[in-house]
Formats: sequence, structure tokens, C-alpha cells
Amino acid sequence: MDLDSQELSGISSSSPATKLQLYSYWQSSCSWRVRFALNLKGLSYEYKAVDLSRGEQFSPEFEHLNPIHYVPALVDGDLVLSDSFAILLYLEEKFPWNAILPSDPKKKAVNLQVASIVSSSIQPLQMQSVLKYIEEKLSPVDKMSWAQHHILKGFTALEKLLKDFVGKYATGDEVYMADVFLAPQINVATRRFNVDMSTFPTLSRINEAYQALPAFQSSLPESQPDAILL
Ligand SMILES: N[C@@H](CCC(=O)N[C@@H](CS)C(=O)NCC(=O)O)C(=O)O
Repeated sequence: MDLDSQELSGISSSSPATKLQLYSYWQSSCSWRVRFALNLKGLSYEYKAVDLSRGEQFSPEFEHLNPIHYVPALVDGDLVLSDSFAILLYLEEKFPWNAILPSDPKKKAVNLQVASIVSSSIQPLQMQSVLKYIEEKLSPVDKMSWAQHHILKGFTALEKLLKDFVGKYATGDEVYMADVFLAPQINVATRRFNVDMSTFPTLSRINEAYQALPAFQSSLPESQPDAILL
């Protein structure tokens, strides 16, 4: 594990009593969600790089933090939390400003639904270890079409679901948890899996809006200390 860590600060940085540490990989969409949320809340944190391309998630040091060997993991004092969904709910409770969940029960439920679709029904099917398995058992072409199939299926559902709620962002004119999950997922779909977004006008439009947000810009993979830019 790369123990060279770096201080990263959000847009209007705030200082919790203990410094938050985020174990992250620049290209991980799950880590990206947490980086985006930390930035939205203006929380500064220490970036701890875990190089998934070199298998650092299997190191004994990281296994101690997350026995299932996935990033992200967040350390807040003596609390170690893994799984981006749990991390985001924790951040929302502990640092309630710039809320990522709306108070309106219906809007809140839709945000949780979108987050769950991305984190349960799309991302796990396109994750590194699953694609590696498919590539080994079948072929690189099958790997790509597998990922595209599951992303398209999820996006088709999300495009329909959001129609009744969408504004400038997924569920209105404020950035909420649905956006925190959607922004990295849409960007990974287009950048890594060449997904054609032309049949998803709503997702495409909100994705345009994300690009202008400073909190999103500083969460981009290429803005991270462990980014490898060719
Ligand atoms: N449900 C977990 C999933 C975490 C996850 O899948 N992380 C990926 C990166 S986005 C990972 O660490 N993959 C390593 C691997 O596949 O070996 C979360 O939301 O944090």
C-alpha cells in the first residue's frame, strides 16, 4: 500500500476534531462517490492510496481495515468504515451541513433507491474482480459486452425512474445522494466502457451539470494524487 498520503481539502474546508482518512483508488467509482460527498460537505481529509492495479487491496495492512478487500474505507478516529453507502450515511449524520439527503420523505426515498440501483445492480457487475474473472473464463470481448449489458440495463431503468423527479440534477435543483452515485457511474460508463449515452437524454443532461461543479471536478480520478496520466 502506498503510505505516501496527501492532504486534500474540500471546497470550503472544515476541520473535524480528528482528521478523516480516505483509502481510495483514483479510478474506483466507489471511492469517487465518497470523494464527491466529502467535497460537497467541505470536509478535508487525508488521501491514502490503495493501488488496485497492483493488488494492494489484498495487503495485510489493508485487510485489517476491510477484510473484503474493497475500497473505499474511511477512518475517523477509532472508527473504520468500509462500503461507500455506509460511509455516506455516516458522513451525513455526523456532518449534517450541505445535506446529501433531502428531508422530504419521498425525495429521500428516491435518492436511496437510485443509490441502491447503482451500488447493487450496476457497479458490482462491472467491478475489476468480476471482469477479470469473465476475461479469464471467456474473453476480453465478453468482458466488455458483459459490463455494457449491465450498465445499459441499469441506465434504462434509471432514465425512466428519474423522469418524474429530475431538475437540474437527478431529483431537483440541488445535488443529493442520487447524484453522488450517478456522477461517477455515468463517467465510468462513458470513459471506461464506451457506453453510448444517446438513448439516455436525462442522464446525459444531468451529467453535463455535474461537470461544472467544483466539488465534482476535484473528485475526478485525474485530480487524485495517485492518478497515472499517460
Ligand atoms: N459495496 C462496496 C463496493 C466496493 C467495490 O466494489 N470497490 C471496488 C472499486 S469501485 C474494488 O475495490 N474492487 C477491487 C477488486 O475488484 O478487487 C462499496 O460501495 O464501497
